[in-house]
Amino acid sequence: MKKFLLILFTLSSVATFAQRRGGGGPDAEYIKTNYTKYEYQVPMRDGKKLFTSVYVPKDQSKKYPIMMDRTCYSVSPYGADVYKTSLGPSTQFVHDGYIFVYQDVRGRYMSEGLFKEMTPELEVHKTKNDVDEGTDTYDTIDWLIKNIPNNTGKVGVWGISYPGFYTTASLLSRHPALVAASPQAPMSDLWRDDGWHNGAFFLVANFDFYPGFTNRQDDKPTQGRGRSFNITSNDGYDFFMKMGPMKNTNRDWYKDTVKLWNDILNHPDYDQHWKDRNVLYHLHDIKTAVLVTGGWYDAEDLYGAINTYKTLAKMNPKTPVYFTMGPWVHGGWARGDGENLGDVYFGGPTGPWYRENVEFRFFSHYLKGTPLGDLAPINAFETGANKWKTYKAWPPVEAAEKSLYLLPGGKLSFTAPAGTKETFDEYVSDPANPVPFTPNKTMGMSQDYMDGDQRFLADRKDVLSYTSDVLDKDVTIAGNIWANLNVSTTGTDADFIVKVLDVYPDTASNNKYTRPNVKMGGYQQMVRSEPIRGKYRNAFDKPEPFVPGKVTPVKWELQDVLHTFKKGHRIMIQVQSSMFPLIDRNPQKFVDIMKADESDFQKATHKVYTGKLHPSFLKVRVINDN
Ligand code: PG9
Repeated sequence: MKKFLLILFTLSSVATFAQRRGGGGPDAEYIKTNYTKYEYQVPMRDGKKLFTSVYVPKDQSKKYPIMMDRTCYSVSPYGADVYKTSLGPSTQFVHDGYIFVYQDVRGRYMSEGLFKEMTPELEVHKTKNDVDEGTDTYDTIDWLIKNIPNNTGKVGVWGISYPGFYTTASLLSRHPALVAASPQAPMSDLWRDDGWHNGAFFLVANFDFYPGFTNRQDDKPTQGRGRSFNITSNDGYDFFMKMGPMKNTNRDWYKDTVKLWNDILNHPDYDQHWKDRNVLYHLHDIKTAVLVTGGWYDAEDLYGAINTYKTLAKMNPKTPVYFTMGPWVHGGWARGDGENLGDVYFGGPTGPWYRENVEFRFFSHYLKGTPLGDLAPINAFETGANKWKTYKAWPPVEAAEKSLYLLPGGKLSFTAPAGTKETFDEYVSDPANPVPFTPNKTMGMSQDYMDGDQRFLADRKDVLSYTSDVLDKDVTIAGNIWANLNVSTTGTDADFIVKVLDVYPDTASNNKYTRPNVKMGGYQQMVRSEPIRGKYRNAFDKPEPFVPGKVTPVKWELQDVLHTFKKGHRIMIQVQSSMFPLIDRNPQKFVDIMKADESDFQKATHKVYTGKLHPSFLKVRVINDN
């Protein structure tokens, strides 16, 4: 067996950063009393060392499985005498007794080597020194089970968001000791997760995230982390309008100094740069049991949660793959009660139930052999009806495809348009006056836009609305939605955003979370929305201009939902061409938008067709069990 050096670190500057993040959690005292912390530099096969904090139960009379989180966001606090105030995915784990391991991934904070965004070139192992997240996980697990006393030889990995990606990538280690993993809101394909949605760039979520996203440099630990621009404005709409086209982000803020931001500006299409960073291509031959967790209202990595599950389940039919989707924002299941998002109430707490009955039960079973009980493969929260449902597969087999048509006169129906007359609705989309994505123009990324009331757009002439009759019975839709629009534009490029809304009856009453001056009567709750940047309508890697005036089909996937429109409610579909500053503006001219000048931005008139000749409709999956 190789001999390894266990190095204890205390680095004053990093400890200071750690102390800033301090504070007390409910388990802080318990952890200090019952766990001992160690810090190691764990050697990888290419000689680089990854910084790893290990918290071991003081009671050494028995063995414990290992729970590991690999992160690019720092394992802080640093220093063997400075403790985290919470450990593991939830408090149950702390009290049940596990060995908790946190590791800075390659090139971040205290770990050596080169950090590469979403680690491209996975599984390219030409020499024994070729490394990736799979080999780093393998080498770490191997080291842990051989060097940490009193471990059971079983390892679980979990992580949320970017650490969710590292959790998915840990599966590529295919280490036999890795028996359970839970990628949570895992980034899977950055171009489709946080970055672009069908080619439309998610501006506000990304803009100030990247300044601190640098590699450890000159062998010194990385300092600080994202969101470090000193922005004084409180009005994001005004801030981004004044900044102008995307290229001004470098002129005014990034000053060409952050490689990852330049990668975004230089690769607007789904080119090889992004394809190389899609971990979904690699999820074959997985034997580890997996629990994928996500939130229906995750404004960052909804695509990742849904598609990590779908890909794992499809490519590994014999492996236990579980999937939980709740009414949560990004990471919302890990903290708090999850009773509401904004004005919308979910009927009671949702987070504690998941943490106890799904997450803890899953890991306990695979790591400690406790009974799995009746844990179903799919646990999905049905929004609108406010109840948990279980399924064997996702989307549920019992959900049948149906078309929901946008009809003349602002109507919406499951009945297709008839007659031969060409009909359409039109609006002028003006990049100088884009549609806001929230009523309150805040600087940050308001996650509650995901189920927010859309009545604030009632006076906008550039938002088309199509509404069903009042429903005479509950309508439940489950699974993914496809928008199929027939459109034309006077420009050569255009964004189209489709929003699916649940319109409450005027008699609906407020709940305990409804904000003052909001009335739930008539509330237009957003259930799902997705944009497409029209030039990518045929291929994400081959943008194509529109021919002005020509009727053109545009089809794109809206992500999955499980939602019941209750009897007495109405379904509404809205179509618009901007959602600012959530999404950057489209100049409506076929140009490289990341390099466009202000003078490229032009008004255009868009038409959405609604007749039999050129129908516009949504494909939804409807469950008829109500
Ligand atoms: N999903 C997050 C993110 C990554 C990269 C860019 C922007 C956001 C996150 O890890 O929080």
